[in-house]
Amino acid sequence: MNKPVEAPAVALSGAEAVVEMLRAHGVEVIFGLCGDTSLPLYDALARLGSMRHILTRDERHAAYMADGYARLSGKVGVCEGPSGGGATYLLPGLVEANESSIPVLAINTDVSVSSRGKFTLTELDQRTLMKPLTKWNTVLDRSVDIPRVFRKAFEAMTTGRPGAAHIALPFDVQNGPVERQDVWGDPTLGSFPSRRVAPDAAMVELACRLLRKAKSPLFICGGGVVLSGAEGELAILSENLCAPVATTISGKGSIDERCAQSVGVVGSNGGTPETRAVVDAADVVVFVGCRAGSVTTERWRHPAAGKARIIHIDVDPAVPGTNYKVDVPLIGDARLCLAALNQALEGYKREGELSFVDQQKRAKFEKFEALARSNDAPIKPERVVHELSGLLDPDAVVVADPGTPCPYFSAYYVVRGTGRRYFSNRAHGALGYAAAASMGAHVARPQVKTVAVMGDGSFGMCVGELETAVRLKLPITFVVISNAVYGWIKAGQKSGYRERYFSVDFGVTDHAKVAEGFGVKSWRVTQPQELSSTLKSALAFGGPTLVDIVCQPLHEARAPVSEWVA
Ligand SMILES: Cc1ncc(C[n+]2csc(CCOP(=O)(O)OP(=O)(O)O)c2C)c(N)n1
Repeated sequence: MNKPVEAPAVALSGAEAVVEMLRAHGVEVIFGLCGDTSLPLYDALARLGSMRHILTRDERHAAYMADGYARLSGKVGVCEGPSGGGATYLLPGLVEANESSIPVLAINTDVSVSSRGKFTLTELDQRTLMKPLTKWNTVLDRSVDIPRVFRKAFEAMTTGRPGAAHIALPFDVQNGPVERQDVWGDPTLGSFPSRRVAPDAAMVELACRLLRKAKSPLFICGGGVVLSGAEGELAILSENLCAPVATTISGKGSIDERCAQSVGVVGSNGGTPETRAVVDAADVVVFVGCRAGSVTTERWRHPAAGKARIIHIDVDPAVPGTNYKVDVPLIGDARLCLAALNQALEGYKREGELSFVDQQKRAKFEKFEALARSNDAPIKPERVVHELSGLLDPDAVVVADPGTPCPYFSAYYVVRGTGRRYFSNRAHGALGYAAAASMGAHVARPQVKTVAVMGDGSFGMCVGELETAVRLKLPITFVVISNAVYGWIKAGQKSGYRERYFSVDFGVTDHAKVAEGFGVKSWRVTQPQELSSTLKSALAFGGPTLVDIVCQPLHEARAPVSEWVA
């Protein structure tokens, strides 16, 4: 009897297996920067040709691009860099994504397993470094573990509360064999949220009881609403309850900000006395996908503890009850939780009206518009928001850096429509995020206009990446709020330290000239009357553009930042 001939096991190299595992999870693009330890990975990427690689000029920006890409595509963003400095430079983007519940997978190649502990150049304990910054991380020791490790990383990133993952990929692991049959993945784990969890029916019932009794219910929505695509369920519920909907900065996009229920952003950054008044008037507050952190709640003063009953919806069971005594915790995916409330409240319509919200919004925007019309130079930040708002289509994506852009655009840039149209890096608020994040956003959603707004402090931390925008011909408009100062900190010295200004001013840079050197079409604007036509030209141009706007410094402006207003 003939023995069946066993087909020879077909092996891939570890590096090839990595590329195939990414592909199996639906990855189409990787942002990154090369290094000695990455040579096998780059060779596999080159030979397999199945993935777009976007070469960046700094690993920080590779991670920020992956973050912006994930926020706009709903898919895992992937970035890579080499060992040592490549790992330490990827870190800022990874921690921002993780804390903002954005699935970013970072791969740092590493020195060979066989070279460990021998004072090898760039050797670093990547496992310990990345552990507190990620939802899941590991260092590979054997190439045969690659498929299992990548499956685990995608599962960790996109289930439950989404987050970042890190994999260290040693040089010799990239060269070792992996059986082809082991290389498989579930593509549904490449998007988020990938496994939605529904809430406990008994808790839904309790929440409904509280909502039926509420005299002035209010929703405060965080980033979780947009992450889970819960905008439709939120609209139905808030309409039936005739309840105002406020958002955090990351929650912008939960509701069309033109509609009657929308309050706008609340909290110490982007909130105003008018939006705070709406929070203070509530007797039942429903936090949705929101951690009720220090900024949103103005250090847990609005809402004040014990003043309102609290329903807290979050996918992470550790969130409700952390900062407020919660009457009803609803644990689950935001969309499923709101859908369950809609189902349980079917046919219910609360008698109520939204005139107080309307009145407060009018008061807020009257003050804003008075400043936005000003022809003073240096140009007021209000004027910048006003002119850009008038020129951008509703589907445009605006990315704001910390400093002047974040509070001003959060407060006064009215998001028309729902979903991700505006974002800022609110977990760590590191300067220099917006430019790279806007590039990732554009790669994910190339059909719409993308604008990055940054301070000149941020410009100094991201300027090198303008070369990437030029090389890739990305039609992004970069707006620089130019005031030659770390204005946010100077404003803090003004309000809290009796104007004892110390080490916050820096020299004037012509950012337009710098950008021209990179090949970016650029303008410098000093007069408010020139702003509209210049922005219009910049937005219409088919490649990267930069508008350097000489602005009123933040410490002299009327920023929507509650500590300074007080
Ligand atoms: C990486 C990093 N370092 C320091 C800070 C602290 N910080 C917050 S806002 C700010 C000033 C921002 O200056 P700029 O970008 O010029 O904007 P402006 O406030 O002047 O509008 C600083 C230094 C930070 N957020 N990120």
